[in-house]
Amino acid sequence: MPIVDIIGDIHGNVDKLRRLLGRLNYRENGGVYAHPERSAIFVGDLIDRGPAIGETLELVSAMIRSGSAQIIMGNHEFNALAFHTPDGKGGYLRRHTEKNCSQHSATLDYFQKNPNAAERALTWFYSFPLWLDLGFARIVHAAWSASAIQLLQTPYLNHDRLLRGSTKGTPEYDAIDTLLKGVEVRLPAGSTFADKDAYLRAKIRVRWWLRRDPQGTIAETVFPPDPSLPKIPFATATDWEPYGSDQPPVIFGHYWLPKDWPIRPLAPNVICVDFSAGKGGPLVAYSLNPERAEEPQIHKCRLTMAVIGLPLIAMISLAIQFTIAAGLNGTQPPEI
Ligand SMILES: [Mn+2]
Repeated sequence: MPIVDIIGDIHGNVDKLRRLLGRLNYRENGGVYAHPERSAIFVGDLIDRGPAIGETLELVSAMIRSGSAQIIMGNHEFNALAFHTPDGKGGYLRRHTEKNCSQHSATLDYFQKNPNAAERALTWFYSFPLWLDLGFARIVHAAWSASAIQLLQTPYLNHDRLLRGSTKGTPEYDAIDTLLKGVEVRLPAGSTFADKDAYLRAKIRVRWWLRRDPQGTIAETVFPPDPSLPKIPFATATDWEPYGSDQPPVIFGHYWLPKDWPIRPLAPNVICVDFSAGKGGPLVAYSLNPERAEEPQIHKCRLTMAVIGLPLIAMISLAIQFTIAAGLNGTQPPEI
């Protein structure tokens, strides 16, 4: 089994992607990046925010066509499909509200300036699976949920599933929402907070891999933790399925980890690769070598204790390395 490089949310930052692939020793040949012994997996969210949506789509789709990469669906690709699909009642499956248009604006600009680009991209997005189970590791955009996967059975969308997945109240909506947006919990009645884009939200994203802490405050329960939120106990009635420490490593993006967040696993088998490349942060890849567990690895010291108790399959896949593409300011973060 060759090394796989799992690459975080790009959001149109093609320069960071080129730099990251270069650091991983992928070489461009005839416009296609490839590595003789490794392959890449993208965790979704190629689009929106900018600045180079078209080039990002071209670079990644060329890699996938040539067999040097795979990709899964991000919430931004799912939203784009719903945004551009009529609902049969004069509107679209994702409403064209000011907020939804603004989130999608960089991609809309690209679509408007490039005839056929929308059709080509959307047709391609349909082929993205909602999750990828490699056996020795699992890849999903936001949260691994055994019950969501069991309900959906197949990871692929079609028109009917896009329709149901865009309709609140259907089991498909809840399942796809969990996989692509993670577990969100409603705040006490009347409470809201401003998110990174200053939109008021009544729900918070939680650390779905951990068991719910009945003593936890709102500030601690939200992920990433936010000290500006109230430090009052948060006795939510909503429960979720924690991710067992005996399960294979799960790798996801989506969470906009702050630039100063330590680049290391969140738990021994829980790894987030989204360090806000779309907002000035680094683009990060997590490299997984299923066959080199016996060799001392870069993270061995940090992970030795944590590895105890994991099944062999999980230990094997913990032969790891993070690689980071520098942020827009051009500085090179330390490689660990
Ligand atoms: Mn996302």
